[in-house]
Amino acid sequence: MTTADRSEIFHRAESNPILTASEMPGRANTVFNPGAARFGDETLLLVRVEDLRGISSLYVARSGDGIGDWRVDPEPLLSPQPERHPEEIWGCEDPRITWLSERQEWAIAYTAYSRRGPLVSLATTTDFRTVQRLGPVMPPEDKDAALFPRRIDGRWAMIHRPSPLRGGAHMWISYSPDLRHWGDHALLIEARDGAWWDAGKIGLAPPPLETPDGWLVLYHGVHLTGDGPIYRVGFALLDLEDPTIVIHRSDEWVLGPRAPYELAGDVARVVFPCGWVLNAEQDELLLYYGAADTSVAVASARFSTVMAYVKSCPQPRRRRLNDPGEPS
Ligand code: BMA
Repeated sequence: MTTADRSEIFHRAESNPILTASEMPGRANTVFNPGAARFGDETLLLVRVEDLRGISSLYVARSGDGIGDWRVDPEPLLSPQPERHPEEIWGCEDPRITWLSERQEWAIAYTAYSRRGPLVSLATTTDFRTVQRLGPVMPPEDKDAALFPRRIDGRWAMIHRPSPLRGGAHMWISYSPDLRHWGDHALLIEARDGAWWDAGKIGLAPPPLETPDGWLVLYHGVHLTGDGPIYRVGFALLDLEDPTIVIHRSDEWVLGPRAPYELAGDVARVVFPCGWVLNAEQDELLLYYGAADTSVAVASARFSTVMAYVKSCPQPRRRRLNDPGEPS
């Protein structure tokens, strides 16, 4: 991989973009914002394909090396079923995939675009050929959700991003005994303010990744300019046993739009990752992202470099538990 970002943590693949609309079945406008998983001995992407009406469905793409030779399933894994699932009337978007080893199945958290706005829906699968919908788990507006891969202190946990009418859009964490009923909502990471790259609106990127040092989190931040928003990503590290404790948070973004395919498209200047794959033996982290809401791209990082970097980042001043609304 070449073309280091300013941070030189992530390196874009020379073959980017790795998936474009012309490779999708049917008449697609765009393909972007992929969830990712290792499935069998292949890398599997669950890509968002927007059709020429503007409605999105989720398709499976598979590759041996996670970079090239993608094969796309002819039918979507998840497409809107508004008769049985009215919340999906305007599409299924931005999936995040988590392996739940206790249940021996994959959970897919995705955005269902309802008449009342986007909300968080969950589905599960064992084979990426069929899915079981659990239905909406957060009311609108809420998106950018993913499950943690295991129970924490006996309960499932999920990060998500509600959009309240006041005070910006921040990342929250919620808990559930059964994946259906969610509570104990707590503010997790706040968007910053003013000129910051992550001012006003942030959201989880791929699902949290368990490491010996904590839950590794990548999140997107939105910087509003006179020329529209810029979507970039930065890191945080959460305490393993109490993920409401933010141990570190990067001040700087680690990947932002710079390549031509990130700078121009349906929405210019967007990198929007929803999945990553860790190849621990090769010390390689592959990050899959939507580029300019138009195509799919991949960037790699050395995992040891990522961990050394995030552990060198500032430590937020205090834990946020039981502090659901207070600014820090
Ligand atoms: C977000 C979501 C994403 C999209 C991004 C950039 O709010 O809608 O699906 O990629 O904006 O347009």
